Amino acid sequence: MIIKTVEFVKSAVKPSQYPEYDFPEIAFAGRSNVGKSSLINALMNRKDMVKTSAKPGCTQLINFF
Ligand SMILES: Nc1nc2c(ncn2[C@@H]2O[C@H](COP(=O)(O)OP(=O)(O)OP(=O)(O)O)[C@@H](O)[C@H]2O)c(=O)[nH]1
Ligand SMILES: [Mg+2]
Repeated sequence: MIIKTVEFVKSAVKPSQYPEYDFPEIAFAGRSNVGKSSLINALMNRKDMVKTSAKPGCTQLINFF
Protein backbone atom coordinates (compact mmCIF):
# COMPACT_ATOMS: atom_id res chain seq x y z
CA MET A 1 0.00 0.00 0.00
CA ILE A 2 1.35 3.44 -0.95
CA ILE A 3 -0.06 6.27 1.14
CA LYS A 4 0.10 9.45 -0.92
CA THR A 5 -1.72 11.89 1.32
CA VAL A 6 -2.74 11.84 4.95
CA GLU A 7 -4.77 14.15 7.13
CA PHE A 8 -5.84 14.25 10.74
CA VAL A 9 -9.61 13.91 11.01
CA LYS A 10 -10.46 14.05 14.73
CA SER A 11 -9.89 12.62 18.18
CA ALA A 12 -12.56 10.69 20.02
CA VAL A 13 -13.20 9.08 23.37
CA LYS A 14 -16.48 7.33 22.63
CA PRO A 15 -18.18 5.70 19.64
CA SER A 16 -20.69 8.53 19.15
CA GLN A 17 -17.71 10.76 18.30
CA TYR A 18 -16.24 8.42 15.70
CA PRO A 19 -16.26 9.82 12.16
CA GLU A 20 -18.39 7.96 9.64
CA TYR A 21 -16.54 6.77 6.58
CA ASP A 22 -17.12 4.19 3.94
CA PHE A 23 -13.40 3.43 3.71
CA PRO A 24 -11.84 0.35 5.29
CA GLU A 25 -10.32 1.14 8.69
CA ILE A 26 -7.10 -0.06 10.29
CA ALA A 27 -6.83 0.18 14.08
CA PHE A 28 -3.62 0.22 16.08
CA ALA A 29 -3.84 -0.98 19.65
CA GLY A 30 -1.24 -2.19 22.10
CA ARG A 31 0.57 -1.56 25.35
CA SER A 32 1.60 1.96 26.17
CA ASN A 33 5.02 3.01 24.83
CA VAL A 34 5.27 -0.01 22.58
CA GLY A 35 5.63 2.15 19.45
CA LYS A 36 2.12 2.41 17.98
CA SER A 37 2.36 6.11 17.14
CA SER A 38 5.88 5.68 15.72
CA LEU A 39 4.66 2.83 13.55
CA ILE A 40 1.81 4.96 12.19
CA ASN A 41 4.28 7.76 11.33
CA ALA A 42 6.55 5.23 9.63
CA LEU A 43 3.70 3.76 7.59
CA MET A 44 2.54 7.24 6.57
CA ASN A 45 6.11 8.22 5.72
CA ARG A 46 5.91 11.16 8.12
CA LYS A 47 8.12 12.12 11.03
CA ASP A 48 5.68 13.94 13.26
CA MET A 49 2.13 13.49 11.99
CA VAL A 50 1.46 11.58 15.21
CA LYS A 51 2.99 12.75 18.47
CA THR A 52 5.40 10.27 20.03
CA SER A 53 7.23 10.27 23.35
CA ALA A 54 9.80 8.25 25.26
CA LYS A 55 7.41 8.42 28.22
CA PRO A 56 4.38 6.10 28.24
CA GLY A 57 0.90 7.61 28.08
CA CYS A 58 1.52 10.06 25.24
CA THR A 59 -1.54 9.10 23.22
CA GLN A 60 -4.65 9.44 25.36
CA LEU A 61 -7.38 9.63 22.73
CA ILE A 62 -8.53 7.61 19.74
CA ASN A 63 -7.14 9.58 16.81
CA PHE A 64 -8.54 9.23 13.32
CA PHE A 65 -6.40 9.91 10.25
N1 LIG B 1 14.16 0.85 19.80
C1 LIG B 1 13.00 1.21 19.25
N2 LIG B 1 12.31 2.20 19.81
C2 LIG B 1 11.13 2.53 19.25
C3 LIG B 1 10.62 1.89 18.10
N3 LIG B 1 9.42 2.43 17.79
C4 LIG B 1 9.22 3.40 18.69
N4 LIG B 1 10.25 3.48 19.56
C5 LIG B 1 10.38 4.41 20.70
O1 LIG B 1 9.46 4.01 21.71
C6 LIG B 1 8.97 5.16 22.41
C7 LIG B 1 7.45 5.14 22.42
O2 LIG B 1 6.99 5.31 21.08
P1 LIG B 1 5.49 5.76 20.76
O3 LIG B 1 5.33 5.60 19.29
O4 LIG B 1 5.22 7.10 21.36
O5 LIG B 1 4.65 4.63 21.52
P2 LIG B 1 3.07 4.47 21.71
O6 LIG B 1 2.77 3.02 21.65
O7 LIG B 1 2.33 5.34 20.76
O8 LIG B 1 2.90 4.97 23.20
P3 LIG B 1 1.59 5.59 23.93
O9 LIG B 1 1.05 6.68 23.08
O10 LIG B 1 2.12 6.08 25.24
O11 LIG B 1 0.64 4.46 24.12
C8 LIG B 1 9.56 6.37 21.70
O12 LIG B 1 10.69 6.81 22.46
C9 LIG B 1 9.99 5.83 20.36
O13 LIG B 1 11.08 6.56 19.81
C10 LIG B 1 11.40 0.83 17.52
O14 LIG B 1 11.03 0.21 16.53
N5 LIG B 1 12.57 0.55 18.15
MG1 LIG C 1 1.07 6.95 21.06
